[in-house]
Amino acid sequence: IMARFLQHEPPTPPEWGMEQVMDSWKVFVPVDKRPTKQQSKFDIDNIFAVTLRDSGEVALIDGDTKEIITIIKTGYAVHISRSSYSGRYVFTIGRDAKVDMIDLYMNPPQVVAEVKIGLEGRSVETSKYKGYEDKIAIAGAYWPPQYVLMDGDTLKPIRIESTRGMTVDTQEYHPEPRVAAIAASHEHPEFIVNVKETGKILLVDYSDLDALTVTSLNAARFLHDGGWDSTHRYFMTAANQSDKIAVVDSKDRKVIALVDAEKIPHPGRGANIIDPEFGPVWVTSGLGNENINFIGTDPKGHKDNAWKVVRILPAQGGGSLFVKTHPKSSNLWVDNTLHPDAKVYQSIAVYDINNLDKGFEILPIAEWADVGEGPARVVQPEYNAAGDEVWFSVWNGKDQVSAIVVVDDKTRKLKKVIKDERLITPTGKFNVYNTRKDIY
Ligand code: DHE
Repeated sequence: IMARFLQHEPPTPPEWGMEQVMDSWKVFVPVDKRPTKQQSKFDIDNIFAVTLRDSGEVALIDGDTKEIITIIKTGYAVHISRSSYSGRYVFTIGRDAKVDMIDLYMNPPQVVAEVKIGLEGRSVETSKYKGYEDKIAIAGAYWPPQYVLMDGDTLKPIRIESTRGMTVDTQEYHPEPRVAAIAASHEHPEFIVNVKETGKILLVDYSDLDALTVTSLNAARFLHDGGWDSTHRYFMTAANQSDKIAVVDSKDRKVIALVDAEKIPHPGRGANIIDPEFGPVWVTSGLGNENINFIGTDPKGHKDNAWKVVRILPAQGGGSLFVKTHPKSSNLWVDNTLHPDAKVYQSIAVYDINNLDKGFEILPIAEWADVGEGPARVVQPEYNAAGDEVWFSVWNGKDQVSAIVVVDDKTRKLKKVIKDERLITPTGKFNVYNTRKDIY
């Protein structure tokens, strides 16, 4: 019976067109019923939206007091939160492709609209180009392979575009190329949309949604996550199983380089530092080996280093998911969340940017959190708005104690452990200011 079961062609999941998207769309608080001014005293810019993966919720935590402001029911296993350009709204997307729009002006903040843009999804973003701030939202689906453009105030779906098409290399038809990372261009009214299996990066011009212009750039297969260089002109994005970083020049609207970066680069949004020897670089760690790749990003001032791996530093090992720094910091933080050894995945490595050859210091983040039993994986460093604290999730099982550990960036000493029975499986954390301004 088992053998026969395995031989069955898996059924194709259903499509999810405008009828279904529209049916799922709800506006809980219409625009004219929302407050015109912030109703609370929190510093909105220093709020963290924290994914509570297995409870289908997001915690909003006040970065100043480290208190939980509220816990909000969202889609299942929220993947990321993105702030609107103004910072007023936070958009979340669940793995179930449900987008929730949270109004931070309300006290407590509340979901004002929601929509389900597919059956499975990972990415959401809002327009940032001058004149279009907060106007248009976009979300990408893994299934069906499509992205949906929406009204930025209400999430009203406007246009659905399929990503089915030909692969970049062999030019064969791919029936289900998933939408991976989406970023809002600062140079044009465009979203940059990674289409994973075809290896194409789409520039979706949102200035006229009735006559949509989509520029399809050749990159490499298995596009995944990525982030901006420090000037916000170049979008650096991983084609992870191709061991490459594609560089999109968002101003000239071209892919200008495909940089070899072994192995299975996984940058999150990456980290921008000034390398004492090579100038401005963007950094990614990897899943497949211990290499931390430094890629030159300054074609004007450091031409010879641009779009090359100029430095490779050893991490604690492979299985790294995220790196992070802040323009005001001289630390580079590297997690090893998926490393097989508990000693490694429960700690964080930190490098002194001005003394990179010195190696790293290891901070025992999970031990500091003292969460008791469980894997207690340390994941995703995220800075506060001032850039003087780094927050780490200590990600435990659903029925175990998890925590968030706040470290003082200057002294690298423990500042605070945030523990609360409502903090179930915290993973990604998104500081409003750093997310809306693309600071990392
Ligand atoms: Fe993620 C970003 C997809 C598993 C935590 N993850 C992303 C992005 C994509 C993606 C496409 C970029 C979104 C963007 O920028 O628009 N992630 C996937 C997967 O397909 C994968 C491998 C398997 C899955 O079934 O989802 C996967 N991701 C995970 C996890 O298991 C993590 C560690 C915990 C969790 O919460 O699920 C996880 N992914 C994250 C985080 C980010 C992310 C925290 C955003 C990082 C950032 O700093 O921007």
